[in-house]
Amino acid sequence: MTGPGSLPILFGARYSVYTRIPRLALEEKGVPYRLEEVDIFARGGPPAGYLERQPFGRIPAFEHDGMRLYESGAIARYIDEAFPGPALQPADPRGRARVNQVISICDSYAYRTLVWDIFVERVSAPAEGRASDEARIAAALPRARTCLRVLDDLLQDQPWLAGPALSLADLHAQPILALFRLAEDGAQLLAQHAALSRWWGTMAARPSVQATRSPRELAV
Ligand SMILES: N[C@@H](CCC(=O)N[C@@H](CS)C(=O)NCC(=O)O)C(=O)O
Repeated sequence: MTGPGSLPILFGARYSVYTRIPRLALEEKGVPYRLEEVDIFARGGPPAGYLERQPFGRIPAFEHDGMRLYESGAIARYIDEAFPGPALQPADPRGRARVNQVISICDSYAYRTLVWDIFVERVSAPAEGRASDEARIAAALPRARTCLRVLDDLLQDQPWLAGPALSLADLHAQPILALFRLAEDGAQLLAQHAALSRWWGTMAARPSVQATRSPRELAV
């Protein structure tokens, strides 16, 4: 464990799914931090020098006591392991495997499908004066159903995605579902999954989730 040291800095944006993941971890651990706003979609690109922090031009990036890190999963694990507060990873190999599995499902399948193919097309496109790409939404819906079904299956006998305690798995999935359910198709699909809907309600009430709501959620 490191001591309190200097304040961790998270470079990212309040609208960003992937920035929200380490923010949730910091909030759940009770770690004070500074959010330095980086708008990756700004005209002209991110601020000069940002690529030194994240060579792929994505958000978030992170710095703590001279250590620079990118990739939200790695940042969240670091936050869990480097700071005091409630553990966000199970101690047993099976529980840890579930955490890693859910994170991988989110990164490999859920993020593109639920956020870009459905939320962006259904909600952001009209807000920006562009017609929704209905073909893209229709093509994404079967995969969205699979994403929701597997998460719902994982929850059948337990309160949280990786077992009896809140973990990084829940913190990785929440920001994706938060945007997805703002799309009408997304809210309807979520409502068809009882365990996931119950989990969603429990997550939504957590102070960490309330404190990190994206501008889009605050607008509804
Ligand atoms: N694997 C990266 C993904 C980060 C990511 O895709 N962030 C989005 C914002 S939520 C981004 O920077 N998008 C910019 C782009 O796609 O050009 C991580 O886990 O940190």
